[in-house]
Amino acid sequence: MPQITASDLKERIEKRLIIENGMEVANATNKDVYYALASIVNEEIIPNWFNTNQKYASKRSKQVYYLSMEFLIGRLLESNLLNYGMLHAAKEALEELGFHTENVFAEERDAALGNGGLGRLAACFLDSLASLYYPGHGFGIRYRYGLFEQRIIHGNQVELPDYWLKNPYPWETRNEEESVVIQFQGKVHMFKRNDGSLEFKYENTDKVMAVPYDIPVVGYKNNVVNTLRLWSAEPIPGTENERMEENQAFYHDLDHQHSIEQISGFLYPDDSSYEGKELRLKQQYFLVSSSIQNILKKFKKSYHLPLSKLPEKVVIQINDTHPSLAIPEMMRILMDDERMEWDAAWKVTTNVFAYTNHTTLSEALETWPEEMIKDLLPRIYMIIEEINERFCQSIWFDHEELRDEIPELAIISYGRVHMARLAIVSSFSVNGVARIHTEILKKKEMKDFYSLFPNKFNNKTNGITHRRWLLQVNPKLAEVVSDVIGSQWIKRPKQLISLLKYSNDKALLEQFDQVKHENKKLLANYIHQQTGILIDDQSIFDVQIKRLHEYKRQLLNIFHVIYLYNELKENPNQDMTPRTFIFGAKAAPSYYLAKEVIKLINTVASIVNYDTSIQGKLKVIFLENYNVSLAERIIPAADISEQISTASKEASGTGNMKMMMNGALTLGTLDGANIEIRDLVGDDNIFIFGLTADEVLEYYQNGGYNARDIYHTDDRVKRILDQLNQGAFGVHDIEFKDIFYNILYHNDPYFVLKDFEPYLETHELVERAYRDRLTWMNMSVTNIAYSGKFSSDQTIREYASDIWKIKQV
Ligand code: CRA
Repeated sequence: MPQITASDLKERIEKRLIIENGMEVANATNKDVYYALASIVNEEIIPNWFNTNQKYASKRSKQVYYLSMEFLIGRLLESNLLNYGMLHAAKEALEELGFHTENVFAEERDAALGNGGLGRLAACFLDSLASLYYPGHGFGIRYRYGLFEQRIIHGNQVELPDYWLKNPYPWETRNEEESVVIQFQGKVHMFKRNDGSLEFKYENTDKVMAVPYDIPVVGYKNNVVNTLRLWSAEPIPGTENERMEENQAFYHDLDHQHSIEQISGFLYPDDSSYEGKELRLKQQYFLVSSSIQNILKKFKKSYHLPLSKLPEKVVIQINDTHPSLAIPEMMRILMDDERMEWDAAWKVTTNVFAYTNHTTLSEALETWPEEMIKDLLPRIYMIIEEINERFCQSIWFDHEELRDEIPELAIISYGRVHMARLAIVSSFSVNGVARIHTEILKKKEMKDFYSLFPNKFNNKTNGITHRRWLLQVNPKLAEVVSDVIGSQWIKRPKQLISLLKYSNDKALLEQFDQVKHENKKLLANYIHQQTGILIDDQSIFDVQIKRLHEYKRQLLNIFHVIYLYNELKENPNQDMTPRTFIFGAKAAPSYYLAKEVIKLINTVASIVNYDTSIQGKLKVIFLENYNVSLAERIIPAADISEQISTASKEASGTGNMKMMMNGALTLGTLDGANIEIRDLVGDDNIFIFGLTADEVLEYYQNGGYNARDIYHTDDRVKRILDQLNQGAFGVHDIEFKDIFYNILYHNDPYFVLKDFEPYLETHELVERAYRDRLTWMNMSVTNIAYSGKFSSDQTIREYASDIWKIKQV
């Protein structure tokens, strides 16, 4: 890897500004400098991109393709500089040229092509694949509008379109010559060939062109550059223009063109919940058809092997069920275009696909109306029908014990197509994303499937790239860590464990404390700039940042804040460590209760933050438009990481890992990966409270919980709920009756009241622990030390060796 110095870079930036913009640095804006630097980075990485592809082709290595409707990659300039080994030089060059690095980086719009954890996981995985020399690439959609931009107006969430492509995106390359045609609707005709085999022809289909835009995925200081290929939907060139000339077709075609462009128009803004819309189905088929066509073309071109050997050279991971139509699409191409028999095609297909499940929430499990698939994708429907038929027959004949369960297992049942069932039946691997989640799949959610296919099920606990989430976002912490244990942890994150040896070293703990404090000051400044609110940088920064969902229980958090406020109002001189509660969360635009919670948090904030009688002991900050870049600012400054989902509901979580890696202590339930964090750091280094998953599942199954009992017996709870109901937060008479009703009339479906008291008590432990700086910092460093286990490098190694069977190149 060539060593590029700051002065080289400075010169190159200057030169580029002259050549491209005809200007001197003195006249350049942050944006000009951003584009200049990005194009220099491209100049460096593009040869490596080419070489990486050449190498994979010449070695004929097995490739993994990660199919995902979401890639939440955020900004790329800083992470590309970091991975390419130019970040230091770039920062120095920019400062010498008189620019603030941060302002230059901020010129890049977040690529918000994902909702939350699932999409960000895909982005972390790509980073690890490239950094570990694995031949692995992503396939996704180039949405013209990413996840909506959130504004808070009078406490309410307002959604604005995220037109992130308004300015040219410097990281993408359009590769028109690799476009493919996607067909929707039409009629399927069946013919008998001379040899007796069947031939399927499609007539009158709607054709759409899928044009790939490629984004380089830069490995960490290893010259590897993999590819994230995003598909864009366009009209087929030529046809449209010719027809346009015939005048009467003009308006029809305009409409038609619009409906095509809609396919890659916008990202559905729902997290952990299923959007059953025809356009969404179109998007899914558009992604998988273009990707599978592309994968097969490439296989034929570069491997010179029969298609029966595909599983030796290709493995496809489907990220949740969203891309599961890839399965019948593969069958379709193998049979209809490549003339394979069913059995041979099935053998190939079922050895190529692996499926990851990310949720057990029933509202998130995808099913489609049979008629919709039949109409939109008639040939695909026939294939799903056949897969279903054969699967049901196999149960009937080989598993008599499950005959009664067939309606619960069938892929097509009661008029709907069940995508998870399709994915399980047709994949060779089914994995959950944290130990407890996989256990729930095996023992409960997918119990019968587990009994049918015990060997398919396995766990792969999620991970996060420590390069972005420690090295990049928290350079001061990374530096202290490297000073203490050397820098090998950057390549081998598990070596962070060596920090344990120093977790009692007083001088060192003070250094860690100082870093945290500096990060808190930076965040406090940012908050002041953004909101005008001054927060105390000595206060406990208690952070809950994630999508807004009832099961994630932001409501429990704000109830605790209201409780503290009520207490302080009664006794303002109470001895209490000041606290700052920081929230960031987007709610799906149609999720009413989630939006009510956002309004509640903002309403409480507007009262608490301006009440001088509580002497600044409490502040509530809701940062609008939570996204990857905002996470990067908040996480290094967190003291407490709120991971308080109703146990059994959060499949894994990944924010929990990011905050742990930055020295925050987890305050959480025994859910998802929290359990694995607890097992590593031990009970003394984490704050655990509340119902366990077994207890929650038992209540759901057999009842025995009555929220009203708590309302009537716990004065603190009663007071809060009455305040919501009666508008005690009534700036402009605002009431929160629906939250009140949901808890008391729907029996508190997420156990907010049930877990309220243990939550309060645990917060008291937190407050006490925080007073003892050294003990606290010892806990914090212990968390950092164990966090290497959650590097996505570890996760990717496990996927590579257990599922994908791919080798480092
Ligand atoms: N919402 C889970 O809820 C998990 C991520 C990534 C989620 C998280 O607990 O960490 O996936 N599930 O595995 C999901 O999107 C469709 O299901 C998530 O991000």
